[in-house]
Amino acid sequence: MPMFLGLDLSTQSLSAVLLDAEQGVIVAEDSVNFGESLPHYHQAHGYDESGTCGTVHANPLMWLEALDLLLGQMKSRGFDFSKVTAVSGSGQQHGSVYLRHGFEEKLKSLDTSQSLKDQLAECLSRSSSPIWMDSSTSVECVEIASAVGGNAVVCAKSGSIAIERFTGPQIRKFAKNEPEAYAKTGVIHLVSSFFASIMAGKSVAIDYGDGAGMNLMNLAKGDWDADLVNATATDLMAKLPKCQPSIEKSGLISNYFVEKYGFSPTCETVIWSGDNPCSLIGMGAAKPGKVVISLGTSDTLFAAMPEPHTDPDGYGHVFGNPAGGYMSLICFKNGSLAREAVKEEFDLEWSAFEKESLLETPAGNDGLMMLPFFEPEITPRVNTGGPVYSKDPDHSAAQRVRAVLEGQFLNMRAHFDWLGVEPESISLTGGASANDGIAQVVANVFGVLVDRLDVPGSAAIGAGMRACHALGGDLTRLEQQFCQAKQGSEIVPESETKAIYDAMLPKFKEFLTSQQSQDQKKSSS
Ligand code: ADP
Ligand code: XUL
Repeated sequence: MPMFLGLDLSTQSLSAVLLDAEQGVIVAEDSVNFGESLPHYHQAHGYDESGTCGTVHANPLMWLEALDLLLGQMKSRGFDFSKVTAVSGSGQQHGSVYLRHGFEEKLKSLDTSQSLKDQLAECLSRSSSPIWMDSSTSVECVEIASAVGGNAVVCAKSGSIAIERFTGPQIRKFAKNEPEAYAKTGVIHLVSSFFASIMAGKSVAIDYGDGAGMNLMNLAKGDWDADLVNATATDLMAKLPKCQPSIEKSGLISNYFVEKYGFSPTCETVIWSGDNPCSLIGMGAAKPGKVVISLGTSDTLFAAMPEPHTDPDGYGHVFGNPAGGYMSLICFKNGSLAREAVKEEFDLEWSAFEKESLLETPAGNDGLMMLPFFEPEITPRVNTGGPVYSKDPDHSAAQRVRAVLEGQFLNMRAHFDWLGVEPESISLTGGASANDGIAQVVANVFGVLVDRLDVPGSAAIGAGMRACHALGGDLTRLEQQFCQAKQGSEIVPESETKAIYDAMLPKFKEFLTSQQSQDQKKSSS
């Protein structure tokens, strides 16, 4: 029976799903939440919250400990890893791991009586990993862009202008601020290719999906761009793994996993991709036509792209589509954590976002609008931390719940025109997509039907589907098996609300623009 394991190393957790590609069913799933299961790292949401000036790092040892913990937990629950035909994975995008020369040799000689964390700690040339939430590299973005002729050039080559959270600017900051540690670095991996390397027992390639989120890859060539790489840091080319299509296999699984967890020595590994590219596959959206909104720690909106075209405003990105071709993506930093901030402020349950608040308040919230940026936002760029209201901030919990949701989805509508798609429906995924109230606000603000898939965790499922696809599995068949809308999960837009949001959108954009100009004045004074 062909079984495919998909892993997803996301911001807040590491999850696994096992797909039976013959029967078309998910036979097992499990997860480890970093904050809950590994409290000794003091990273409640999966990252160090004490960073200053936009610095957001996570501890890569926490990820390694989570991998041993998850596989050990699954084994003790009776999971038989020997059945796994191939494994692949998905990683939170843009984050990077810095490894000394000798990392590869260490991977080849791992001792099963010790943990991954204890054995690989000595391989890190940088003890922490900048992740996608880091916004501390504005100076480096300007430096890289001006070295190659401006942001239009960076965007034409890499699919995005120079972006603070992208890996190239992060590498530049490290090389500038810690030149000795940079010099000791033999290889720089993405979160995805780091875990792919652990599974394969050797340093493996970065795929086109996640590689495009680095400002280092030339999208058209499918390889590192010498100008961008040289503009980023000295000797960087020698520290980058290869760049390959997402469908590449990376050899048999490391002996560590065979001996310790009972994987078959014939189990194949397939290179990993980013969480959004994997979700594109796991949502059955590999071919153009479907628009997906993922409501995870970040909120993202993405779709397969027939032909690559870039966002003139510089917010959107073009990545490699793991099934071939391209995908577009827009990322909003204030996703689940902004919704959680409202939930916690009023001591609510998620059920308050389901019905109560939405029944107590009308669509449009009687003209109350919120710019829902609890943390500095990336789409659009707003630096002032803390939400801003269009009216007196003394509101009820229900008004605040509606305001955060309407603000988030109006902001999405305000920034997705460059995709050039008029969605007929939207597929929702991510932790918050299970919430019917949130799904209803999405349906109402966009004025289209919203569906959810029958299975949770589209990034892990997408990773499992990619593993099967790389071994010759038919993607269309896999989509029919694993990407069906959940019966009864459809949310129909309420007919009278579309006109309310159509009228509200220009007011929201105006509110946003005035906040951005205040923001600019503040930062230039
Ligand atoms: P990531 O993949 O980025 O780690 P997930 O997609 O797993 O994140 O989503 C986690 C988030 O989902 C949590 O931070 C939480 O705020 C949100 N969430 C979970 N359940 C619900 C719910 N019932 N309603 C709204 N949000 C929820
Ligand atoms: C996408 C992005 C986030 C991360 C974490 O550009 O930064 O969505 O991939 O999920």
